[in-house]
Amino acid sequence: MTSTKQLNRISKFLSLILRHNPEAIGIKLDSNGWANIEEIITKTNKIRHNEFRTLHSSLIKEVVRKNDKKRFSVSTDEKYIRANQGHSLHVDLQLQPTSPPEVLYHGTASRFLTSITKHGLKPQQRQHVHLSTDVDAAIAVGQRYGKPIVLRVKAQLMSKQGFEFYQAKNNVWLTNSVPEKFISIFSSHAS
Ligand code: HQG
Repeated sequence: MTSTKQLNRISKFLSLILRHNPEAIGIKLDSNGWANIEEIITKTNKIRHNEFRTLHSSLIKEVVRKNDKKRFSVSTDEKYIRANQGHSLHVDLQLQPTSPPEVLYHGTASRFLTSITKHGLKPQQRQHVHLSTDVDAAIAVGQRYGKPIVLRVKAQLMSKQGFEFYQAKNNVWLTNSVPEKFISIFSSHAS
């Protein structure tokens, strides 16, 4: 059985190439974000000194299956893989606009609050602003950047006013931006 540590390392590596930098191993994604699994394996295993010399398709499928946030999908013919969300690259995930719940949460670091209060939530380096239905998930996201703070977004009101929302395959909610007037502080957590 593959260790959790090894699966996490592969998950991080797949996130890098499927969301941000496929050129790192000399592959291209198609316009919908899919990459050929055999090509990932061949090109990764060719790179000298890489830590995944033993990468093979059953290992990739294990990562997809066991991933805590269901970050990846495999195509029905099992030849292609893509990230479900989190892209900085412009890919079309072919998501349909969906009516969101009344409230969604966004976890961030307290040091970003002044800027968010002024400019609203922006996608920054990514394609979308990422939101969740789950406060604990939002805390975990915010913690990556410092002292976490959870913001409450009036998603349904935004939707009624014409802002589009999409639900990624792993249930993360995506939108293009969130103006300040729809945001309030839900909670801050001392870390
Ligand atoms: C902040 C991970 C200043 C924003 C997570 C965030 C998520 C602003 C940071 C997914 C701002 C961007 C995305 C403004 C937004 N001024 N700061 N106007 N607007 N920010 O990593 O949402 O685990 O690009 O609050 O779980 O943290 O990798 O976005 O703190 O689902 O699968 O700018 O990535 O998924 O940071 O995370 P990020 P995020 P994985």
